[in-house]
Amino acid sequence: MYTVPELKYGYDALGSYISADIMKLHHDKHHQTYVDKLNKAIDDAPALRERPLESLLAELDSLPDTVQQAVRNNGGGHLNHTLFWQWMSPDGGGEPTGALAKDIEDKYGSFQQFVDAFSAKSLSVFGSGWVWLQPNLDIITTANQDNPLMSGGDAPLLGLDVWEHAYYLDYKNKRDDYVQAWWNVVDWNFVAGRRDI
Ligand code: MN3
Repeated sequence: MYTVPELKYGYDALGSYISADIMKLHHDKHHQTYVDKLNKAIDDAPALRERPLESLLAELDSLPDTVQQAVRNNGGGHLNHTLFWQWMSPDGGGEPTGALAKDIEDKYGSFQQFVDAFSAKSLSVFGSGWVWLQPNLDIITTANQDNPLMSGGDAPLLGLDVWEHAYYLDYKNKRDDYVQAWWNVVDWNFVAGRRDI
């Protein structure tokens, strides 16, 4: 059985950047729904229980047709959100340090230019989707709850949820304001740690 992991910080810990109302709705309702639907799909194809979620998502073609779309949508939703909670922290914000900082600077010219490029990508997503920083430091986007693993890509270092449910309560239609605020809670230690997995 998949379960929604507990937040490592309070609902209100991200302050005015991401409100407690959004965190409660997003974590307790949206993420829970992905988990419930993923569990139902796995009930319908119990052999999949033996395989890690990442492997199911990386090899969707190997799944029975009857559950493929449900695992894609809800397995993706579960994995993406499990990471998303960890990509944010009340102690986040600022800039990365060490090798990651240097590599971002080498590729983008400066940390600010990286932020601008990532933010621009987030605004380019039509409808619902995610923006990702990949281990090669490319910035890519996916639709819906797709994860880079699904198209043969690597596990992302960082991801941003740009579904309206992630910001509408606080920011209404202003995705740009949400993205600018989000940089203040990004946990760069967690991002850097993912280069070693
Ligand atoms: Mn979401």
